[in-house]
Amino acid sequence: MILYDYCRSSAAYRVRIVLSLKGLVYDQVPVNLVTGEHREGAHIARNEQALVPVLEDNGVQLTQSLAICEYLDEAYPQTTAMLSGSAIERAQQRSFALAVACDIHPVNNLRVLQYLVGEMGVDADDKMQWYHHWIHTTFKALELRLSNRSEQTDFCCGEQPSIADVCLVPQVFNAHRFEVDMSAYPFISAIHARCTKLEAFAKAHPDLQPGA
Ligand SMILES: N[C@@H](CCC(=O)N[C@@H](CS)C(=O)NCC(=O)O)C(=O)O
Repeated sequence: MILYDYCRSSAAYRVRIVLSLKGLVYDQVPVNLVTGEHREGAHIARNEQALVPVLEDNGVQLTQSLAICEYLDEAYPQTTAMLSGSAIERAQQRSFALAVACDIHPVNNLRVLQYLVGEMGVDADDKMQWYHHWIHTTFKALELRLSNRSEQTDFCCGEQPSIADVCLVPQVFNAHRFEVDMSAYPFISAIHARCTKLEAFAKAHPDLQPGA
């Protein structure tokens, strides 16, 4: 398998965590988002959307981090499952993951921030306010969801990491990187701390990737 990724891409970080939790061996090809390598022909040939990650397996290139994670679950069922339990439990795991992947990540993505500054003339302070606003909006809701659980568990949706934790951890990394005040999110912070102590999560950390 080949993962085309970038060290600080949170969508690629999700896939690295899943590959690592599943113990799958893969090669990494960094695609530099800062220099715009993702918009060049070689990467467009892999992903017409000019985004990372792309995972190549058996000669086929797959895009969209959550589609890749579900593919890995289905193609390698003998490894740790990212979606598990009853249909209800799997829907809860997906719901948590999608709150991050659909409701925070797209509005705070690099190209959106670049558009705000470049095309809309937004200054650095307002860009940062935007970024923090969208993290707080969904983190506030997810914190409430976690605090209201009928039974408190070590991870977002149970005693094992699932796709929910796989999406949460990179988003918390971004929040720290952009100096978001996390004091209102003790449940999120505790789960993040628990996950990052696990070797599989630690190995996927941005600072340990090629090009970091
Ligand atoms: N929904 C996509 C999002 C992928 C994505 O936006 N990746 C970011 C890095 S985290 C990217 O390539 N950004 C390039 C850009 O914004 O120009 C997924 O989950 O794979």
